[in-house]
Amino acid sequence: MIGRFLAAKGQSQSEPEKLFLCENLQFLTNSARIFRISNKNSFQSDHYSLILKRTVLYLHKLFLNMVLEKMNLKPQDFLNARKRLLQMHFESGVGHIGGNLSSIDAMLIVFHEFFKGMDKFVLSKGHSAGALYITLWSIGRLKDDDLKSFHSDNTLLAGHPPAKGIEDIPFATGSLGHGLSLAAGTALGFRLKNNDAHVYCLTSDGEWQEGSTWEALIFACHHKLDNLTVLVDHNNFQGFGSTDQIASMSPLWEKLKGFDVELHVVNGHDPDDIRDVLASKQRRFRIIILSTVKGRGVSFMENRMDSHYLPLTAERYRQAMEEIDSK
Ligand SMILES: Cc1ncc(C[n+]2csc(CCOP(=O)(O)OP(=O)(O)O)c2C)c(N)n1
Ligand SMILES: [Mg+2]
Repeated sequence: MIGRFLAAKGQSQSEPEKLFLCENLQFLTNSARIFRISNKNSFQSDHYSLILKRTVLYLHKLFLNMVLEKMNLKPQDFLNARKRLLQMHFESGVGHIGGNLSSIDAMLIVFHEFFKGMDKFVLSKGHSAGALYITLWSIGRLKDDDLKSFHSDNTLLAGHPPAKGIEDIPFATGSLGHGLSLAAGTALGFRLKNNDAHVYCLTSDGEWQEGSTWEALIFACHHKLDNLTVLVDHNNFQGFGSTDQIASMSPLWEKLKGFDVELHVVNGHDPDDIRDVLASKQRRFRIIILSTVKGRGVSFMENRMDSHYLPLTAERYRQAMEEIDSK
């Protein structure tokens, strides 16, 4: 049986897994030897049950790993999502691409790997609606035909998330600085109703220059909302320049650390960093600052102010797709 599992796993065992495996195989071999040399009457049943326990534990771990490996997004999934996002923006002739590319990795991980049941996701930086639509498309909630209507008249897929019509979008957002209040109120509501659903809220870094965001923070801390996770897309750019030039809050983590929050700073483009922190046990209201790059994934857009506004020309679109294909 172990042999079958190993064959199924092939070359994909990690070093700790190999060590675990060697240790257990050695243990089983030794146990078998002891079993052979001991006469039947003196065979110790606790030794036998230990073998059994270890084997079951090992198979359980192997099975879990296989399931998790299957569920976790692969590097190609992130590239495909970026390509679909660029295609949709190009076909609709619209901009706001930079902030979509900085936040899409975190959105994909939340929806594919953590979202469950009645959980809610509030996109406070509503101008990244495109990344949210692509994420919903990637989990099968939106169809290719839906994406074709992005930004057109009378569409549900407006430039900012709509108030109703898409089940996975709980609020209309886009007027910056309001999403955290909506998310905190929802989290408190869940608690009052004894509902164990979780609320995720994605803000931009520019929004942390707005008083309403800080009021929502005070509220969330006061109510100790341990069912609320805030992700901050810290790409260092806003509408008219770098966040440091416009109204510096640097370093943001230092301003936040005086509050009663569980604070993390992670690489917002490293899937393992994001999933590790999301998977860890949450005991308090949690804020995850994602260190990101505006325009991430397309070299001529990265860290460029114009990636906030400009749509792609046909030539730029071709270059961007080629670049992603070559990764
Ligand atoms: C209250 C409000 N003021 C102004 C705008 C116009 N606006 C859209 S995006 C943006 C700035 C984007 O910078 P940031 O908030 O940091 O978002 P990101 O860098 O993630 O794109 C502004 C000023 C808005 N949507 N809402
Ligand atoms: Mg920003």
